[in-house]
Amino acid sequence: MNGEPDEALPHVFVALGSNLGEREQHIKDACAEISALAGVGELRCSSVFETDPMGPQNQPDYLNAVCQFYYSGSARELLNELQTIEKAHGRVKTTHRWTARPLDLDILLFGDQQIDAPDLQIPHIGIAKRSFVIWPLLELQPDLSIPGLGAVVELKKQCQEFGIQKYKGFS
Ligand code: A4P
Ligand code: MG
Repeated sequence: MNGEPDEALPHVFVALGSNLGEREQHIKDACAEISALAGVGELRCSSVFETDPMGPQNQPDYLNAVCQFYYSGSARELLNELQTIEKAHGRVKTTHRWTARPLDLDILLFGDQQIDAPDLQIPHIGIAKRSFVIWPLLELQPDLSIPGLGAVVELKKQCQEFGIQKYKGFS
């Protein structure tokens, strides 16, 4: 998107996760690919964090981050774009939940919209409980508040930590 950022557009936050293959490359490339999408402007990415897997423990540790941007399309259009990027990174859909993956992209927040459809829930259903979402969100916007859940700084006090650490290997 060219020109001045349009403050009227929804401010979007997307979670990135990877625990297969070249994890840091998946995260770095996905940020660039999201930034290049039509309708995306002013993308900023948080630091990258390393976390123990939530769910089955017989899988590698995750790298997690969150990016923030303005978007001129709909939430559903963005979901389609993100799923295309996931597939391009070798993501294979399984019937099992929370299995290892090269790239996971979840829409955390889409402006102040609240959506509760079978294939799309916003705010993302796990947003309040996961350090690997809450910590990068706070870094990007310390005064952020989530519709229906409240201040992120308060949520940090109650979320599960998953051994979270800033990832040092990222350049
Ligand atoms: N979907 C609904 N709402 C959304 C949304 N807001 N953003 C639907 C994106 N997708 C959304 O997702 C399943 C379906 O969720 C999609 O088809 C979409 O229509 P998926 O990515 O295919 O499946 P999944 O990720 O295995 O399941 P789920 O329940 O979405 O898991 P999560 O919440 O994504 O968690 N441990 C660590 N340390 N770090 C992680 O990032 N991630 C997961 C996956 C598990 N353990 C982890 C991490
Ligand atoms: Mg997911």
